[in-house]
Amino acid sequence: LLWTLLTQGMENMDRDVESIQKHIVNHCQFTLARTQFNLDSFGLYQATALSIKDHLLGMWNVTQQTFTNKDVKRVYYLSLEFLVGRALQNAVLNLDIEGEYSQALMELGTDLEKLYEEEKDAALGNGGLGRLAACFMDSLATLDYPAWGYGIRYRYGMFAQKIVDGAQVEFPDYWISYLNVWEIPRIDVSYSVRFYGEVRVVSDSPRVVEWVGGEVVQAVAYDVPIPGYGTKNCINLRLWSAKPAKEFDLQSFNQGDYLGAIEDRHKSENISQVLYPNDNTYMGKELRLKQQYFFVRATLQDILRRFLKRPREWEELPDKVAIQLNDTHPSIGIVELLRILVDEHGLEFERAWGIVVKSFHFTNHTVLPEALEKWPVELLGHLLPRHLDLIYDINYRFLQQVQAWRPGDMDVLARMSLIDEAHPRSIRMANLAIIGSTHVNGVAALHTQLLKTTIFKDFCEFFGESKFQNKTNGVTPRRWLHQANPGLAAVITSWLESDAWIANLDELAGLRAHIDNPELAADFARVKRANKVRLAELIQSTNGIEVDPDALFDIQVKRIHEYKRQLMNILAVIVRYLAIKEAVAGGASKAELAAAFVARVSIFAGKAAPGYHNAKRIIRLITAVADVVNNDPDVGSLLKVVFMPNYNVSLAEVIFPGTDLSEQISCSGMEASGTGVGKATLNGALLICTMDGASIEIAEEIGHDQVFVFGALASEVDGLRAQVQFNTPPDCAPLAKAKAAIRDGTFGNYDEFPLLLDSFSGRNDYYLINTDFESYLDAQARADAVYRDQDAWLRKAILSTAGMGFFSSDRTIRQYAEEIWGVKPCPRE
Ligand code: DL6
Repeated sequence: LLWTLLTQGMENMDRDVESIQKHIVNHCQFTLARTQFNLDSFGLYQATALSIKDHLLGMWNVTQQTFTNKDVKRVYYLSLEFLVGRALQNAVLNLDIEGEYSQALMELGTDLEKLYEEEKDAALGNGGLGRLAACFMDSLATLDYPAWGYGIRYRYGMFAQKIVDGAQVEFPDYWISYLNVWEIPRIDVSYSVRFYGEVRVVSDSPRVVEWVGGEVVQAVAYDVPIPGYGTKNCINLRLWSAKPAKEFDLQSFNQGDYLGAIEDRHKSENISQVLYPNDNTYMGKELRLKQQYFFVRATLQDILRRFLKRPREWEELPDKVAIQLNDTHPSIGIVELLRILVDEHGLEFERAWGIVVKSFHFTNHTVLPEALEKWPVELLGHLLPRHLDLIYDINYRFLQQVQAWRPGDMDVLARMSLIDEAHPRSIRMANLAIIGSTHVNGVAALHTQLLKTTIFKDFCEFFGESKFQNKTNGVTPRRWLHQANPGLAAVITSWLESDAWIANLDELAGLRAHIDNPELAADFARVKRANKVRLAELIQSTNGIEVDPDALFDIQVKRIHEYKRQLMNILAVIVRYLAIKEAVAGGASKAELAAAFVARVSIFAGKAAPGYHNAKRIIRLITAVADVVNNDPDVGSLLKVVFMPNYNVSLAEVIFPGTDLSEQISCSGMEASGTGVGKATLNGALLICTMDGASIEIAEEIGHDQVFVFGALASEVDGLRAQVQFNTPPDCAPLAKAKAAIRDGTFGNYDEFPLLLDSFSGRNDYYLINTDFESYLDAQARADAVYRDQDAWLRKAILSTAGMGFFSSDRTIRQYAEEIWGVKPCPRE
């Protein structure tokens, strides 16, 4: 009976308004124990979300059973970060149930939109890499791929940023302080994970070893259902939480060390406590390596348990399993799978290695040397002694092949070795990920090209080009247009006479047929203005700054990093400010000022890694400039500068729809792809950019003449850097002026400013700010000129949105599925 009822009950959820109301009220009363006396908005949000989760779970169960029954090949996306953001609105829209829920809640006396705002962001990621993983989950579900995401359930997500006295201050993001309604704790799914200990030889011939002793912790699964759009499939994101392997260390307990025993318990839980807040710089901390091993060990046990549900040969593993490594962070998994096959299942090394390599694929997200992970041999050997042995074995065999390929070339051996012999000796995780995977991919065409010709050149020559692929990043149109910009979504649907674009973004190209119709431009203008008004209100409430929605909203929102050159942006803002001051001092009238300057609001947002001093100094400079400019009566509404605190997914959902001009101004060759660029352009923002990352391909798709391009090309950067080093040019005049204003205290006398200026001046100008500055100002002037001609601006805005079909994460995921993973859609039964 139980079995029958469970099977029948899988999807018994009614979607009519009355059933929804009963369901919500039920959760209020029986899950949350709220009464009419203590039911607040947050409680209602929780009850609403719980009722949606019930819908999802029905779909999720059937989806998983379908995958199992059909015994399809699955893809496993392993990522240390999933920057999901809020889930309620996304689920409601993907289930196409917003109308019913709105009405149900309205009749209950509340407002669904208000409840959306009650949800805290799930900020389990730093920036682009983590948000990409979240977009991919949405696309995998939407396209019915049999996929799983695996990661860590951090107790503290990305830190909350506050601006105190103009500087960034970090606060812990204890995001699961209350019930996290979206997750299902699976006490039935838990695996043990060992650290430290020693390797014991059990027999010499055949050689059998075992890894014993050390410390064991337990990984407990928390499942998060991920709904797709326009499908009844619902896939799973499984996040691991660390728990002590046994509740108390009985020995300590018996010896009377009660507190010591509790402390040990805390030590194990520490593993999943906190997300490392570094983006594009690697942190060589033992706890970080522990996190990496912890999550891949649990994940691989889970994957193999599923694989072994049926009797199989190990050689079938790559036919049933594709494991995608999101950067090198999970790459110790390659060694772990080898260890499992050799030590736990007795496979001979070469046989096991063949199976491992066929099962893994690796995405690289950066060419920055400081971001490439290298683990000190000593640290890795201490934490994972058996893995170090295996790494030596893998390396020995690999280097023999390299030697046969390039006899006598010691340099190539040194470069391709898994071990960097420089003190302290360390293990190059990217090299491991390359030789342990079947495919390696970059995330935009230029980035992949750079991988093949620079940092992975030897490997590309050794393995052949076919191993190295490009998969240009995309973003999900569900969150970044349908959800974030309902106004524009409605306009597009009405002009295309269909909402098919939500699932097939190529349909946006249909807007081009109406490009000469002034009514379409009027629709775009109306929606953009409304979104700018919404953003202006948010700026007023968070920053207390009044901005004019008719000014040009010029936006750079992303992690603060020297290579992304927020510094160049704020220096150009200073140049503009000084020009306005000069004009006023020269007696320009209001009308003359208005004729000479396009009113602008320069908006910045983004977090700096807590230990990244120069990034923090850049924030300090932006806020100092904002203080002066925004309070200068000479300037009025001609220029405002805003640093919006605590950039996260929810804030991005308000910022991108209100963006006029999107700044993608990294030093060429340094931004692997960029994903904010896709979100802004999709929402009809114009692009001011260098020829870097995905911007190049976006410019190609929407037309180079639609974009304000400037700056050195990636191919020129090395030569220009050499010039800066050996034949340092003087600062160009506008840059010299801006720097002088900073030095003379126009924006306050802060110790950090001279340090910041020195760090990129003269020979130190690694990011080529001086080199690119004048062409950047020129591109800004071109943007101003077009903004004065609103018809021309709107035409470009429409063409921007219309050209974004290629940059849907659906296209990216399809390419991964077809060209790398070999998995096929599996709609549920
Ligand atoms: O691929 C996603 C995203 C790219 O869009 C950015 O250009 C790139 O900087 C970012 N890379 C990282 C590197 N982290 N690590 N390792 O976040 O990836």
